Amino acid sequence: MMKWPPIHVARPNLPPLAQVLPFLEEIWDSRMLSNNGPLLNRFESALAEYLGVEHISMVANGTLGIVLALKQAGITSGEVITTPFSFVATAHAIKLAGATPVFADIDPSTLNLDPAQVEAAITPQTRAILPVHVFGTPCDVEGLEDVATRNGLKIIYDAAHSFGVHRDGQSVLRHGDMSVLSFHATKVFNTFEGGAVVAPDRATKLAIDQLANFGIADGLGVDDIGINAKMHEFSAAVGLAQLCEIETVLDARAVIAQRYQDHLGDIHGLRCVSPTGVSGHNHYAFPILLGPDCHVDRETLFARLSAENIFARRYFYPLITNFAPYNTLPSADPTLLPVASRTADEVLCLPMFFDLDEASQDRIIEQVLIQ
Ligand code: T4K
Repeated sequence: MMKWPPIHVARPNLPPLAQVLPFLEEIWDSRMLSNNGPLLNRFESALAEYLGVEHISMVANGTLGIVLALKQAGITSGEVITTPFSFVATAHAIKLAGATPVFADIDPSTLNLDPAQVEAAITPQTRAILPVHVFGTPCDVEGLEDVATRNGLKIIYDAAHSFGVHRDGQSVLRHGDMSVLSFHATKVFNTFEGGAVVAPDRATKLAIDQLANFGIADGLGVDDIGINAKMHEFSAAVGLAQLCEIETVLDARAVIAQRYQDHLGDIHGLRCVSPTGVSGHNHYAFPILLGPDCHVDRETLFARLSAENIFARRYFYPLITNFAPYNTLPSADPTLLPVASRTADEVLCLPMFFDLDEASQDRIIEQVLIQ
């Protein structure tokens, strides 16, 4: 029997090649390939304007962006409270910066860090909070900022999923001390690999740039132990071309999410997590939760879809707290993380990408509906 072509959970958007070529010609002419090149500078300005932020530093990827943000904020020791319901890079970045992650449970409605649980996890060693706007859904930023302010803690947001997300009419990236984006291939906006740190002021932006360039200051001295986290000109070229397309991409994702919602929104025991019809959401993913009352459990549906060549993903299962580098930490005890543990067992991210056609989406929906 003929198998359908595979449908993956994500499929990168690529701008028309003709739109990228003029930028590539500039690179070939200038022979500037990296190290704060002209395209990088243009991309940085264009992106800051698009996102509605003032100060932004381009970096090689989101993971390094979080490490640099923590380092710049002075969080190189002590404890950082974070979520277990995320990609493992979130916790790795804390460790790579020199601090220790402490995991707190999530809020069942947003699947993001619960401010009350964060507050309960604070110790004299706590230095910062590293929340994630998971699947692009904004955290309870007021609740988290209240906890941070009352306890003298920094907040660095892992905003890897939050490109273009708005809350109360402004970019969600404006919250906290810094926010870090990822432009990986699987993201709403990609530069193949890449990322950015949104900073509160120019001095912080320049400090991040310096750390991303080995710590070199004014071309000669070295002030700090930096790293190579520079974005190169090819990524900047792709980013400039992608920016011309982004509104179309976001609109298409909203239509696909609404279509999933219309077909799956009323199924007993199944919850579509991300809001639809809400302006300012980017529909980074389409996560569903298959609860105990649903007609199908997560593992059965995952296997059923795979048999049909449809590769949904169980993001984020296992929890970060199940992985070897973290599972012996006291805060990794699953009895302390009931909401995250339940969510990890129930979650399935259905394929979501800007050019998912209706026929393919119908095939996915059909499999979910089978009793
Ligand atoms: N914080 C959070 C909350 C994150 O989710 C991430 C990354 C980070 C921080 C770190 O940001 P970066 O340092 O990556 O900038 C993927 C991505 O590699 C990772 O970037 C992402 N989160 C994570 C959620 O997903 P995998 O191992 O699940 O990806 P992979 O290779 O299985 O790709 C998923 C599907 O996408 C594939 O089945 C096919 C499709 N695909 C993928 C790639 C790379 C394509 O069609 N083309 C491609 O080029 O980790």
